Amino acid sequence: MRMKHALIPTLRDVPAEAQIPSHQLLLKAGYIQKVTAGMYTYLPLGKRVLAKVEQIIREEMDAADGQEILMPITQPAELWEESGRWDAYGAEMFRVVDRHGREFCLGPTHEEVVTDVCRQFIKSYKQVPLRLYQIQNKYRDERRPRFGLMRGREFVMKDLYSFDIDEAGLDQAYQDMYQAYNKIFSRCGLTFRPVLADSGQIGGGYTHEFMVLAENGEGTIAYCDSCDYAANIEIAEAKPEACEDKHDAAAVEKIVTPNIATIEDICKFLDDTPQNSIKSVLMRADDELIMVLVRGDREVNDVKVQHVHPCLNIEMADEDFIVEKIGAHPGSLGPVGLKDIPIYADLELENRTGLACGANEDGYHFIHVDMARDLPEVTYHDLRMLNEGEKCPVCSGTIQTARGIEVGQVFKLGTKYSEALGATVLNEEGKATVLQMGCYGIGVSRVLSATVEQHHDDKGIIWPKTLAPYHASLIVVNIKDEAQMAAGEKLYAELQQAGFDILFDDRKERAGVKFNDADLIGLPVRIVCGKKISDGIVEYKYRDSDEVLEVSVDEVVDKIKDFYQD
Ligand code: 9G3
Repeated sequence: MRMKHALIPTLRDVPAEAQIPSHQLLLKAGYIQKVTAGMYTYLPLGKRVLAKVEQIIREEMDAADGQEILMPITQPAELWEESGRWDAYGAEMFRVVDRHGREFCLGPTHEEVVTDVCRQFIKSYKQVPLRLYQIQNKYRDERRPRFGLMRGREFVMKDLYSFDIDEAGLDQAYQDMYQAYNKIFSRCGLTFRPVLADSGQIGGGYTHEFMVLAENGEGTIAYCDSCDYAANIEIAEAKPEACEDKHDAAAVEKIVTPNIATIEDICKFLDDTPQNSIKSVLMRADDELIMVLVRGDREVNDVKVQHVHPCLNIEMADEDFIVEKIGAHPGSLGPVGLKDIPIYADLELENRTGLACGANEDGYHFIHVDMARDLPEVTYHDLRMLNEGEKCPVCSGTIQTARGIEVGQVFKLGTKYSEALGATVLNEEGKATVLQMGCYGIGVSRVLSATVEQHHDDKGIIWPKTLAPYHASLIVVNIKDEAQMAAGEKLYAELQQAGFDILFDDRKERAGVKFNDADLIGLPVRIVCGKKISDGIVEYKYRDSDEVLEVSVDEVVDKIKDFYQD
């Protein structure tokens, strides 16, 4: 491609809203253009990278017996009513109405649609295992789209759905996809980890997320420094840490605690430690109020609470709501004497005594609280956030944490959709059997962001050789110099003849501009026809190295072949 004709609108400055390197560089290097919040045009360079990622995914999905299909983006409300999910997703679902007033959504995912395909054609156990996949735009009206392609409202996803006669078949599909994902992300040149994750509202069994390790990742993973335990922090198991108990049998006492609003305040006031206080958190689970108790020095883990108290939306109750409902401020809340509100406690509070907590009255607290005696109806669960430095729940190693970008997720759905939509087959004995399903997603457009997050420097992007939009930049320093231009044209023809995609910088620009653009765009190899061409020498440089090699012009093709060979 000759840059004179290429649409590569590099920017001198990027919009202030672009906060992280991948967002800044994909804009600055002319890969994407923002149309509106969370919606982007892939410009020619961006589209070429997207195609490379898709190709790697297709190869591995086909190798894992996937059959590619393409389902509609617009999905009839009826299908989501059959699965019971039409009202489960509020503002996040893009909805449209057609000329007859019929309701549709713009597909955020395709479980319903693919199950509809299956129920129409799959009637016998002989027709499964079946694995159908697509690579298609998805629509989710994120409250806060940000970080460019990392969290868009329209994004490209590969979603595969597996159908099997039994759980053994589903396990096999899950393992096959797990292996395929490891191959895909390795081929993309990413440093990643599969981690145990939360299966969320889609139900089904457990799930793994594939996390690309990056400081700007929105997810946090907890992993062990000794064994291969790794989990999304949202569900990482936090075993109760042994804690010195007072064995305090004194009766609960209500004390005056003026201007005490935090755990720290009450500890100072009582000259005690946070391990001897109860952090009481009031939460809204859909429209219901619940209270969650953790030890004073711990944090509540919302996702774990949601597993104990199933609900669609869970959030901390805000101050006004607390004052209105309880008549006290957040710092004065406590479980003692609380009526008609379910109370869940973290395992670390079980059988604890001599504890302090709010009295649900500003300016008062309870002390000498004995969990078993004073709160007999409380149930105990793992409800706290795991912390770095704690013991690994599997071995005696130490938990480390890291930020990560979720680029893929594999789920066991079980019969949630096949039951709801009646996707059944006759088994060997002729008995109607509900199919076992799995679903497996990859955020294809998010892979571009994740790759740039892991592969860039202060000059620009450093594409892994498998994803680069072109194989090499070919620069002629001075297009007015006949020898340089002739050599450039000759090399351009030879390299393309050899099957390489070349970005040929034949622009009337200063050398510095050409070099900076080459670094910004980030192709793996840069070849420069400059003054030394009179001696038959060109400059040859890899983007991920500072070393500038002098190579004879007739060795270039072989050198590039070697580089892309392995
Ligand atoms: C919705 C909306 C947002 C959603 C969903 C539904 C996430 C929804 C979960 C999944 C699970 C897997 C197949 C590919 C891999 C992920 N956000 N999920 O179901 F209506 Cl608005 O999508 N689906």
